[in-house]
Amino acid sequence: MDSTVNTWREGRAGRIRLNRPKALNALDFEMVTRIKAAVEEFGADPQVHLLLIDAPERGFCAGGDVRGIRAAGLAGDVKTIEEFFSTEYAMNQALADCRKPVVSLINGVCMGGGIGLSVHGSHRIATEKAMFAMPETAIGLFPDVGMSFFLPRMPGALGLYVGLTGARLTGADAVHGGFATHFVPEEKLGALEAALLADGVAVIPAFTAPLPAFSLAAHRPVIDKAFGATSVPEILAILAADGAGFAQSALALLREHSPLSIYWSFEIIRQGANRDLAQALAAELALVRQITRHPEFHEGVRAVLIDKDRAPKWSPPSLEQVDPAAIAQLFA
Ligand code: QUE
Repeated sequence: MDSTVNTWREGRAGRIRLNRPKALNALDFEMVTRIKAAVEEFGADPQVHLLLIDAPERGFCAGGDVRGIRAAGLAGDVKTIEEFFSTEYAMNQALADCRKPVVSLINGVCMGGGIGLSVHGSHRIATEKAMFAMPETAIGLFPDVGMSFFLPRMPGALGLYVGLTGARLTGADAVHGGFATHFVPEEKLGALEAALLADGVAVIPAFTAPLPAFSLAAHRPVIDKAFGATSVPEILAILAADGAGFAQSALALLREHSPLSIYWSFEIIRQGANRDLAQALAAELALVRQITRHPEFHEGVRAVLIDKDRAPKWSPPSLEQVDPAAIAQLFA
């Protein structure tokens, strides 16, 4: 029992526990392979009544192992990249297809691939220590793991807002937005876990706490107006015209992140509104093949996760300089 993912049967549950705490449980090829296999095995095992995914130490899951992906991209190792993403996305689909309840206990950082690991399951339990974000535009990537399907289905234009800005949501806000389904205080997680093993998902409501108000409620009108626009320049213009602090900080996040990435993320999320999950994952796989070879992604991962100087040199450096034809070409 000392692998980067441990799986076992306990009580009514098939258990999947992330165990790569030094990397905040960032998912590598071995992990997505094992999780996908476990989801399929537990799904077919008549003794398993629910799947329970958790991470006992720091955080839930920081995302994908993008350092490893960058190294493969720089080495021209197309096969490693293809195997990782096709297996990760197949794992996302397997979670969505599982006919048993899939419960994730999220008591810390849950970003990118961590959202993909939880959101396609039926029950996502968030505590007051949970933090949710889709931060891919900060590293020159885009919201993948089925999020081009999920984000356009969030209330109003909230999905575009979180997907383009990388804004962080608390556990309570994640329930309001739909990333999570239940709000349970950390102090009750141990008792919830024991009750789930004994009795299954019917116990969950007994452990929830009153949901704090949605901290973005007051900002929904400007979020929906700006991020509901039909182009990136329109989003920028609507935010710029709004003098309030919230619109200005959203604009600042967009200006800080990769301009190219904002454009290709906008496009794939827009397209995802008209796709089912399988179609969205297939489109993401086609795009991620190109992006993982793109200098913008290599620079973003360098600045945020390798050198950690947080001073990426984006090319082009501003949203105004992005050539729409270059974006269209990526989707051709
Ligand atoms: C965007 C991302 C990721 C990110 C930061 C971003 C991501 C990811 C990690 C991460 C964080 C801490 C770790 C680690 C990875 O950060 O996908 O191994 O220890 O995995 O802005 O997409």
